[in-house]
Formats: sequence, C-alpha cells, structure tokens
Amino acid sequence: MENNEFAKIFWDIADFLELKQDNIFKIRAYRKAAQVLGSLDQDLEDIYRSGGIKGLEEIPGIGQHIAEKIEEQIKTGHVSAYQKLAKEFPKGFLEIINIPGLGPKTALLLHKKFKADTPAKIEKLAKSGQLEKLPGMGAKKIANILRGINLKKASHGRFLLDDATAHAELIVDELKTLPAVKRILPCGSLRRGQETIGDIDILVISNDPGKVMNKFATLPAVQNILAKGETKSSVILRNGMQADLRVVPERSFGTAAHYFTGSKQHNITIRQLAQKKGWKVSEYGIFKGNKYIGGKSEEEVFAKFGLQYIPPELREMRGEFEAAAKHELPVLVELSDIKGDLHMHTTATDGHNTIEEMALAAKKLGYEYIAITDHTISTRVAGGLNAKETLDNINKIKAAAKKIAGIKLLAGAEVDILPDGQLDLPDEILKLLDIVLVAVHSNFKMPRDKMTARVIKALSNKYACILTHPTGRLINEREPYAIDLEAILQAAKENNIIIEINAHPKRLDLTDVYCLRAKKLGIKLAINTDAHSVDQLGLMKYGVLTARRGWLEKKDVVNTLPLDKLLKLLYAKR
Ligand code: DGT
Ligand code: CA
Ligand code: CA
Repeated sequence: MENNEFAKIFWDIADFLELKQDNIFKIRAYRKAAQVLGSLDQDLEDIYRSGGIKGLEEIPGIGQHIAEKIEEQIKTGHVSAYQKLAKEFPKGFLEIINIPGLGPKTALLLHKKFKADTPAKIEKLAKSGQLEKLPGMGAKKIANILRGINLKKASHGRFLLDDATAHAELIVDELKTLPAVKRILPCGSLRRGQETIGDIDILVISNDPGKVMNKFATLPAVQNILAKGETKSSVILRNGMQADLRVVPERSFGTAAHYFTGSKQHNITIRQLAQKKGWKVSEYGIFKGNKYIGGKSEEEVFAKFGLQYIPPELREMRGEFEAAAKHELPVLVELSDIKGDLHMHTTATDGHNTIEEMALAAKKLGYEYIAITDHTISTRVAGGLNAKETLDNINKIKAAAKKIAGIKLLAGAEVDILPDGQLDLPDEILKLLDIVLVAVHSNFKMPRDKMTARVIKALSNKYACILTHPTGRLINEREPYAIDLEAILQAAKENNIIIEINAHPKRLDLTDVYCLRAKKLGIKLAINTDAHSVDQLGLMKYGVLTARRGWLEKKDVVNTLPLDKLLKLLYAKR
C-alpha cells in the first residue's frame, strides 16, 4: 500500500472523530500523522519491514497508537478502529464532508433533514432550491457547495492529456521564475504520454527546497494543500487535479526523474536489476552499500545497467528491457517528422475555419501538405455533404490550392460507413477525391460481430485509404463501440488500408497497444488531428505521443512521407 493510502485512513479517522466531537488533541494527532505520512520520502512498508513498530515510531509525528494501526493495516489489510468508526456513519458520508465548501456541520444537518448521503443527492437538493430554506444557507454558500461538488466529480476521474499538460505547464512556468529552481521536469504518466492522467508529478532540482515548497503551496492555481513537507508536497488544483512536487539535489536528478516517471512496474524491474548486482536504487541515486555510485542523469542510470536509454513513452513493460539490453530499441517517431495532417474539417461542414484559414495555419506549422476531409451526407448533425456538395467542395479545395503557395492541399472527405458497410458516396465521386477517409459515425450500439463485418466491408472499397478513429471512443464521455480490432487490423493489412491515430486528446484512437500490434502486422498508420479549427491543428503532439507509446518509428507513419511518396502509396491499389 502506498503512503498516501495510509495517510488517507488517518485523515478519515480524524474527520470521523471530529464529527463525534471527540478530543481535539486526538483529532490533531491523527491529522498531523496523516500529513507526515503523506509527505514521507520513504516507503512506509519498507520502514516497517526493516524496523518494525519501533521503526515506525521513529518517524516524527507517529506515536505508539498510530504505529500500531499502521502495523495492523500491513498485517491484516484493515484497521479495525477505522472500520468501527465508519460503521457509525452513513456510507459515503466522508465523501460529503470532503466536498470543498461544505464542511461537517452542514453535512450532518443535511443528513438529518434530508437523509442526504451522496454528493449527487446534495447537488439535487441545491439545484431544486430546497437548501435555501435552511438557516445560514445563502445563495453564495450554495454556489460554493455546487462548485465543490463539481470539483470533486472532476478529481475522481482521470484527466485528459491536454488538460493535464496545460496545468503542468502553468506550474512549471511559475516555479521556473524562482532562482532557487535549477531544473524542473514534469514526470509521471504525463511524461510517459499516457492517454489519461491521474495526477501531475513535478520534479525540481534545488538546494533550497523550502523556497520551492512555499511557492508551490501558494500558487494561484492551488485550491487545497494536502501535504507540505521539506522535500515533498501535494496540492489539489482548482480544476480538481492533484499535483505532487518533489525536490532533490542535483546528483539525484537521473534516479529521481526515472523514479517519478515510472511506470511503477518499470521501476520495480530496475530495482530488481539493481538487487542482482548487489546495488540499491532509490530516488536519491544508485548505491553500493552506503556509497553513491551514480544517478545524475537518466542516461547514466540506464548505462549502469548496460541498457540503451529507454524513452519515457516505452517504460510500460512491453518488452523495453529486453530490447534495450540488445540495444535494439526503435528510433521513435517525432513531432518534427510529421510533414502533413490528413484529417480536418472546415466551414463546409462542422469546422470553424475556411479551407484557406486551415491551409495557412498548417503552413505556419511547417507542413508540406494537408488533406481537407469534410463529412459526408449521413453525418447530418455535422452538416455532411452529399455527392453534389462534395464535388463543389473538391472544386473549392482546388481553387484554394491555386491561391496558396507553399503548402499542398489534398481534396478529401471523411466518408460515412453505413450500417451495412457501404460507403455513403458512390464510387464515381470517391474516385475524384485525392484521399478517402472512412469512418463510423452512427449506430454505435451494433453487436460486435455486425460492427466488425460492417467496417471490414467498408475497408474492401478500393478507394478507401484511411480508417479514422477505429473504436469511436470519447474518453470520459463515450465507451468504444464493440468491435474486433484484431480482425479489423487483418482486414486493413489485406486491403492496404492505413489506420489513423486520431490525435484529439478525447480520442487517441487507435490506442498505443494496438499501434504496436498494427506495426507487428506491417500496417501503416497516419497521425491526424481531426481539427475542427485552426488551433486544433496543434493537437498533433498528443497523437505522436500515442504513436511513440506504440513503438512506432518514422517509417511506420505515412504522414512523415513527402507528398509524392505518400500519393504513390495511396494510389497503389486504384
Ligand atoms: P497516474 O498519476 O495515475 O496517471 O500515473 P503515474 O504513473 O503518474 O503514477 P503516480 O503519480 O502514482 O506516481 C508517479 C510515479 O512514481 C510512478 O509512475 C512511479 C513512481 N511510483 C509511485 N508509487 C510507486 C510505488 O509504490 N513503487 C514504485 N516502484 N514506484 C512508484
Ligand atoms: Ca501521476
Ligand atoms: Ca503522483
């Protein structure tokens, strides 16, 4: 169990005792313990394993009672006093009192009056106007409670990659202004480019950790401080996201960056490799006995184990250690390899910008080409184009291409795959397009075998070039539709179909694991933004991260090709 989880038990116990109006010193002792555990540098279970109860009691702020509870948790998997307290209150009650802006007194009152025991029930009461009737409940307090409930909702889920990236950048930019900050690096799942982010982890090199901690805790984006220690702090940001900060000395940068980047399983493997050599790896360095033998840079860390440098995106236990030992890691595709974007919408359908505006923005990004790929007739909500309108759009794209120098425009469409697997434009129109994207935009609830057959049929159309967002998922909004991706990949292989990695942070579809599978099958991929406005063209980097997590190299990604080579590939089967 992680230190934070131990800390949570003691936070909860303190809250329960407060509700019971127990002894204030006892409550404070639990809170103090929780805070100490939350910002402890060493693993609590390690401390217990090597020092027992005595070892635990040596931690400042941890007395005998608390040490015993930690031991009980480690030995039995629960703390009986905690369970007993929890039974005295309605289930989920702590979830209510932890709503920012509410507090235990109001929570008790709401429970007594309305039997409200979940944030959802309180939200309903607040919205129905029933809370206003209670004493001391003004409009402002109610607005605060609703805001708190929203924050809580947000913090329970995982966050989208672009949202987390923006918040991490905000923190980095502010902390960087401190002269005490020598180096700063966002780590964790964010650095590994994972599709969703649980919390932000930031590593700082400084000889004056206190200054960094103070600045971090008082950043304008901070809503609550969970823990503030000498070298380790955790806060909740106003959007509900948690951010952890660690400060280490310069010589520990490599091992600390490696540790906080994870993944956990990857870290455990490094530790096991160290044990085999009779060394120990921690955030602070590689040690032989008490002697520091390395850890200044990640390159040095990997080299110590005879390994090639493993890029963060590959640290997921998908064979990276074996490949690194043989010095056979792939040279991963980079954002700067991308020569064009093959999927975007304009004002012809549901995009916000014109063909010209999209082209000029893409040119600014340094692209050699783009494809304009508006929706077709069946996607009515997006104002999809029928055959005649598609022809008009082709002409408009060609006219725009003549006007704009320095970037090439492909006339394309994102053509709907109908429930029976037919495309919703006739072949006579499809063959006039430079590039045909095919996609499912309707009837998401089909049974798996029917959906699979539907898409496979579409892939057999000889004009189809790219299958876009192959599972249709919208992260945190819509589950992927049921489909046999392995069968789809096989069909793509047979029909020379390129599979899209949709770079939109809500999609990131194809996923990393299937990118790796597609690569193994020799299938080419395209990383596209599906931009509906000029600024969304910038989402490309998230697609590249997913591709990298799927071990993809430049040669696996078709939009790294110069246009002539790309067109040759697209037209090979026509
Ligand atoms: P997240 O936040 O859920 O998206 O995922 P991560 O990977 O950012 O995980 P997080 O924030 O809990 O921890 C950051 C890194 O710290 C993690 O990737 C590896 C390291 N780490 C955390 N807890 C442990 C642990 O119990 N054992 C080991 N070996 N490493 C850990
Ligand atoms: Ca994290
Ligand atoms: Ca974390």
